[in-house]
Amino acid sequence: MRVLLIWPRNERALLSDRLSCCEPLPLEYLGGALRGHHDVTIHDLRLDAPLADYAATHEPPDLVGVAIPYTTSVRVSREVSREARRLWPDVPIVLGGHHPTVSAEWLDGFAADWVVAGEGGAPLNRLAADLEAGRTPQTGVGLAPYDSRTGLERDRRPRPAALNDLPMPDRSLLAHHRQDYFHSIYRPVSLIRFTAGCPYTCKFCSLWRMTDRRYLVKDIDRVLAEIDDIEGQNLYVVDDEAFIQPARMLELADAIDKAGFRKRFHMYIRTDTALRRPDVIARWAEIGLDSVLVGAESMTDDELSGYRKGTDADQTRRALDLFHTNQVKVRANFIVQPNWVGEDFARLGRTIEELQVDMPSFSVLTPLPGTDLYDESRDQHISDDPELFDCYHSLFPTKLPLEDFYHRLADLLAGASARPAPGVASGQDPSVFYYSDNSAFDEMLSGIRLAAGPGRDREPERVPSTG
Ligand code: B12
Ligand code: SF4
Repeated sequence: MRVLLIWPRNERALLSDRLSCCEPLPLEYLGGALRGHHDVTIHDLRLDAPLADYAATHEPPDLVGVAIPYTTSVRVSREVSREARRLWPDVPIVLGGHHPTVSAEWLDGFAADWVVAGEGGAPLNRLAADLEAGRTPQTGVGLAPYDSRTGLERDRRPRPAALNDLPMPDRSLLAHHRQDYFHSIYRPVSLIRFTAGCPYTCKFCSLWRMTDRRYLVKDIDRVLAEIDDIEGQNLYVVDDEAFIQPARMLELADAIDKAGFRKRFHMYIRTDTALRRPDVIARWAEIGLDSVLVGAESMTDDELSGYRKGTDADQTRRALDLFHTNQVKVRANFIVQPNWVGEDFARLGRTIEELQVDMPSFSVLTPLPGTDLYDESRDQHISDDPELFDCYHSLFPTKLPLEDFYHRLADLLAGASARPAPGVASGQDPSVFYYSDNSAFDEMLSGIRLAAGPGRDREPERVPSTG
């Protein structure tokens, strides 16, 4: 059957497609699972024509999949589902993605027949096979009818057992967009996953809960096969924490070296993981580790222990030195707390200077669905608008007047981006923050400053009736 998988575009996102636009790896995984059985098309609304234009020039699909990658995507994905139903009234629609995997909230009002939670390949394959054979689809782990979706995200979501069992992502489906995907200084970029899950338990993070703290790894041969499938040089490794198993990472580095791959890697790592095995960092720097993203989160031990981060400020300092000694660039994220006053913002500004963070980034402490923080604080949120779960808005009451808070956040970003950018030729005018060479970064800052203004004064979401 013809399966059309759609990735939404959020024109209101502060972190816009002009600042980062990555390939929809989740849909390539689904494509991999359906390969050989069904005819799959991925329609990326950030780059492709509006759905109505697609419908005017293509045969109707037999099954439509709509991704809800983030909580912030709920509104746009809902609109996509309704447009798909308008264009192809008789075609079944299935939803899936990170948001429905962790939360059943805000899923009303979609035009949909099925919902998938967790790794989507197997349930989608089953659904497509049943629909094609004219059978009533078997629901169960990972798949529910849209109208009985409650609990799917919690009780009936499959716990992934092994990453090797997942099929290879089908990257041929987006070969025509290969040059369009970028992230930060990596243009073009390809996404790849070596592991999933994390054994730590940070309070603001949903990723460890998704695998029940288990750390799932792909075999070295399988990783090599995936790298071999990618032509480009820049690889954004989307593991939750890539270096948890140092011996395996050394083995993988040797294997990558031996295979002759010459790539630039951007990877996520904790500061304590790096410090435990400086030899692993040095070896990865040799084979192409170009930059890391570390969750520094804070330079005060009180805040760090409140987040259950399990690292301390001194480790952050030492890890930055370790990376710099190895010529690895550091993107470090810091959490901005809603209860901050002017001095706290000023302190963070000074910290960035002092630490010489190459690419600082800032997230407002956000109770993302599926986290312990969310569960503990649900009744304290000042808004029920899913679009505000973007890490640039506060869902908690702020100590400063809201306008002041957002101005200071924007000032932090502006100050950080005015610093010289590593790895970028002088004469260009990139922002350190996301390396935008156009007005996109300035627009993001204006958006943040306006966040408290009249235009963005959000009412709780009103869900349209399915009609
Ligand atoms: C890479 C990444 C990004 C990239 C872009 C990704 C892209 N392709 O466009 C960038 C850096 C741009 C980004 C931005 C943001 N991100 Co981000 N990102 C990730 C990351 C690290 C990896 C995503 C990925 O590729 N995973 C690998 C795939 C294979 O996994 P998967 O999503 O689980 O897919 C499976 C299932 O979900 C299912 N499935 C998925 N889609 C569909 C669709 C259908 C129809 C079906 C049936 C099934 C299905 O099947 C898939 C295959 O098995 C995740 C963390 C994570 N571990 O997932 C965070 C994550 C998704 N991001 C997150 C957030 C918050 C954001 C931002 C909102 C905030 C921010 N400031 O960073 C922005 C939003 C940007 C925007 N414009 O809207 C959160 C989402 C939490 C939430 N509840 O919303 C995550 C989970 C990280 C976290 N901190 O918890 N992100
Ligand atoms: S924030 Fe990082 S270290 Fe903490 S639980 Fe999530 S993935 Fe693990």
